[in-house]
Amino acid sequence: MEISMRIDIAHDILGLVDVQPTFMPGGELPVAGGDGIVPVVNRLLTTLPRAFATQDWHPADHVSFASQHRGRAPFEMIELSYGPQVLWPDHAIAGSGNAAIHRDIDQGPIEVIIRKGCDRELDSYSTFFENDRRTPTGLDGWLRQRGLSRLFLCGLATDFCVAWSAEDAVRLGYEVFLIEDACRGIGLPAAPGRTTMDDARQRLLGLGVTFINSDGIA
Ligand code: VGL
Ligand code: ZN
Repeated sequence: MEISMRIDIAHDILGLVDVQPTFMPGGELPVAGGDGIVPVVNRLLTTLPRAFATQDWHPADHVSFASQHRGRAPFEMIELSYGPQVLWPDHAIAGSGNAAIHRDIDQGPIEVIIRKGCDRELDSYSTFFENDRRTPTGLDGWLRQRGLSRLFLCGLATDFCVAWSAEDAVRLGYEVFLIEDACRGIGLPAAPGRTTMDDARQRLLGLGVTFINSDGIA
């Protein structure tokens, strides 16, 4: 089914999730085709010229890095106080060039930028809550106080930061659209406590997230 959405600039906002070179080919945690979303996101910023952005922003000794756990390798799972944690290659180092928003993104329409994962002890995928599912990033307050109620999400990675953001957004009462051709996923194989692309998609559909393509927004 082709879904077509008409933008209402008083209530709609585009969310750019982690459009950072660290998640693109040549970066530390590359998502296949991750750089391919940049022109699509720039087109979206012209049809929906009101946006927020997030940046994954970790200290160099972040607890999600495999390098911080003796004998562990990236993509293995460990148990932390707040639950299962995927171990990642070192990535999104706060202040580094690869943690910046991609240089070709037109930042003009971006009204607020939220950085997450800044606490060494706590990972953060969602743009709303860190991975303890309790510590807020502050974005909910910003959106609410501005009367924004419909979120159009794009970015990296579909199966982690975009999926967790969409899920929290629905739980917080937002209407959520996920722009599929403006996202790319990591696509890890199934393992206990770890999200696959299929899990993410099924969970989001079940919660009422609408999957659309960028050409369905007018
Ligand atoms: C992300 C893994 C670790 C993401 C961030 O942006 O999806 N994934 N940190
Ligand atoms: Zn991260």
